Amino acid sequence: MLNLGHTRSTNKHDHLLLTPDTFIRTPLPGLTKGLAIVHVAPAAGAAFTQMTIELEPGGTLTEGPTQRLIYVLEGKLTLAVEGQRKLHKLAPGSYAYIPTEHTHTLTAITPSRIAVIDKPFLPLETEPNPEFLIGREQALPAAPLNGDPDLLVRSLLPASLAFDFACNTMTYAPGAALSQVEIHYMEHGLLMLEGGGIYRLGDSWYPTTAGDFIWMAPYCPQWFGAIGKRPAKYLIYKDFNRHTL
Ligand code: UGY
Ligand code: MN
Repeated sequence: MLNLGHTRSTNKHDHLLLTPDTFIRTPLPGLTKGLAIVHVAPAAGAAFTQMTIELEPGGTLTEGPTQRLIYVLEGKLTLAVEGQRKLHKLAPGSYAYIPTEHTHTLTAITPSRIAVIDKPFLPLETEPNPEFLIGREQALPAAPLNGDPDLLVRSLLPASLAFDFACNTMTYAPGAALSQVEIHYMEHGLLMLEGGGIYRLGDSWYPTTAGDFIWMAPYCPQWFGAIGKRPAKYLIYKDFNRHTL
């Protein structure tokens, strides 16, 4: 009865907007003392799965069915990786790329939230498969998009054909906007991290704020303009570096 059934969430043929009031939490294999919010999955038409995992202190997450990218949204965690003696310490902005079947355990020290992207890997004969990688978003160089110093892109993964997807943060100064309506063959999973603005998806314009998730299907017309007195920032996935056939 809350809000008499009203929500900003919507499910259209070429896009999904999911706001926190409509999130559903579920258990998942490989997850202890925690729950998964599955934002998008092949069942919705996507070729990847994106989730937010919420962990209690002591909660753990181990490998999934495919290669995986994790990005810490909140909390302090450790990451133990097969073949490495060092235990990695993770905090907000920490991320890791984990190849398929790479044994590891992520353990929460404090209550934590992690963005998780799973995608079946498409190997390329000319490239070695990508290896485990760990980093901090705060330490990455920022590149102005199309020369706009008010729109900064940080790439979590190296610019290498070995990777079959890209995952970036995009930070918009107040009032900054994409310089064009984009229409492209790649799909997107987007988690709004900070601030907000207006997202054009298909033929609709949506107010969008931190905590929202958006899926854009291939060829979904898309545009964003930041509104408010603080920057807007999102984490964005796209399939990348592979032929379309
Ligand atoms: O990488 C991208 O395609 C990105 N510029 N799209 C977006 O922000 N909607
Ligand atoms: Mn795009």
